[in-house]
Amino acid sequence: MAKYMLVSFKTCPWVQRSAIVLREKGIEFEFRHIEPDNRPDWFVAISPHRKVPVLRIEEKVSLFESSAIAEYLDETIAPRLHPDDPIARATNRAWTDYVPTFAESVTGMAYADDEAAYKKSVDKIPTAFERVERALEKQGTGPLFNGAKYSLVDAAYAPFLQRYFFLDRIRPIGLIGRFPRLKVWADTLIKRPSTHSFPEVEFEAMYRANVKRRKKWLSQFIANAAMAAE
Ligand SMILES: N[C@@H](CCC(=O)N[C@@H](CS)C(=O)NCC(=O)O)C(=O)O
Repeated sequence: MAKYMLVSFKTCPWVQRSAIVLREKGIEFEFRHIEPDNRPDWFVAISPHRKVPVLRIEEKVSLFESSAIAEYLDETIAPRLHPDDPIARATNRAWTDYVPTFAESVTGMAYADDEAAYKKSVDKIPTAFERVERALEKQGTGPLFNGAKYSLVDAAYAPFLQRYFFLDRIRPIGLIGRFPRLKVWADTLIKRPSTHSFPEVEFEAMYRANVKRRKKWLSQFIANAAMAAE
């Protein structure tokens, strides 16, 4: 049994964020994938909100919430992904706090019930993209949030930028090209091996199967395929 075990739903972006931090630090860990519709008692006992990720350490301690897990790993295991400078660190944390809003804005259309709701959801994307574009402009040269050095901000945004591309391939949205720094950042993160817990093509198929299974408006644009666990 590995020292670190990450309890997961296979396509959960918040689990992916924790897995990315573990991989960036070269920490050996095991996944324990569970089914959202069949959460075992042992999981309910260690996850106060019944959510994944949970990071189980030495079968003794259980940490929950992806931001808390990322901070814990960064405090305990080198290399440090947070910047040394306190102002830069506070700025990184501030942009990481924006991730839930960003996630809802750029991937929320997957949950739209009809075309009007889908369009309304897509309309939220430019504001979110613009805010991050301006942040990247202030940060400097890229291609990562802190330039050449990988940070917890990169790990937090990567799963949602990846899902934006998945959604764009289900029904073209075409907005990211208007935000050149964001596009470079997103492409850089997608190319980075740590972003991926599964082979990319397999993972996109799993994601599409989940969108299809939800029977939301977007589902009609996905051909039938083998269903996968969320
Ligand atoms: N704020 C949490 C969000 C985690 C989360 O929403 N996980 C989803 C799966 S992607 C979940 O477990 N949902 C189960 C539920 O809401 O009952 C984090 O950052 O860890």
